[in-house]
Amino acid sequence: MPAPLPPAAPADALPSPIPRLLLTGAAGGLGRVLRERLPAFARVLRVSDIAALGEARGAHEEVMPCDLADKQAVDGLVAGCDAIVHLGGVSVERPFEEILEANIKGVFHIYEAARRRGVKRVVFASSNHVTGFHRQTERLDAHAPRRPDGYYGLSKSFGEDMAQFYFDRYGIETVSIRIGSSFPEPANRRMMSTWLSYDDLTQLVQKSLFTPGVKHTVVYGMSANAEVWWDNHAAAHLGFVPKDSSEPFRARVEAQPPVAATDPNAIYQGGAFTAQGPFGD
Ligand code: NAI
Ligand code: 15L
Repeated sequence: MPAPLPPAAPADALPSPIPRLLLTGAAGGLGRVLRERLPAFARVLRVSDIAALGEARGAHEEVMPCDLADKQAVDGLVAGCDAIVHLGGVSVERPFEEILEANIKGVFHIYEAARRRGVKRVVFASSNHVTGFHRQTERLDAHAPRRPDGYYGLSKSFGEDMAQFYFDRYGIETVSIRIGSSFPEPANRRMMSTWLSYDDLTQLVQKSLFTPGVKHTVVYGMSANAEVWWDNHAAAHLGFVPKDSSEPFRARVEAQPPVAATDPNAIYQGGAFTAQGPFGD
């Protein structure tokens, strides 16, 4: 039985709701959070995953299971939708072949379906692992060189390029959110910098859906933490003002055993992801 979800903070005032909004990855950790919260932003929420989603939660929700690696199925999934929050895919470092199906083919299928079906706005769950091989002593903005820390980070980097291409070629707008660590609480010292609360995630998704003229915007998804590695000035037009901070959790986190200076968790922004693999040797 998954842990109960925390209650949401009141949302900012809304423009007109989106007629039909698609949420992929709705059975996952963040998908379960946004499944609860996105109904505030849409008349109909269509939820999808390859994993079980249960029954539709009332007349304003549609449940459509789908494998993102299946191009035709994704085309049907996107038909009739007006915007997409794309969370679905492999969310950790895995062998390339798994990442290829769910993340690389998956994001292509989402954009190709968006083009064919006339969807003009995508919110893409990118990741801090696009820039994970930068050191924790560096300060990055959206224009910093990418240094993906594995196949997973590479797939998110590819997704961002896909978003840029579909804007340049077809005018489909995307906000790529390089999510830091979005969990109920920061679980370790690294997450004191990377943590994104669920309420701040919700606000960022809301701004990403409703801000006009975003073109392809890249924004780091982090709360107002005291010690951060990322600068969101290039995404200031979103008006994202995080309200939470990892600071109240500091004592609990710092009570954990210290991390060795040679541990990737103490060196690289991507932490342990930088040391995973090779696979299958
Ligand atoms: P998660 O692993 O809990 O959820 C991902 C969902 O995608 C799962 O429900 C899974 O069944 C689904 N999925 C996987 N392969 C699929 C396929 N072939 N077809 C359809 N659905 C498929 O991950 P989480 O934490 O909820 O993250 C959501 C998104 O945000 C992911 O794209 C992840 O990469 C990204 N992200 C999350 C961060 C976090 O801190 N939670 C940090 C950075 C990025
Ligand atoms: C991610 O991209 C993962 O999806 C998530 O599970 C966390 O590992 C997060 O990054 C992180 O860097 O903490």
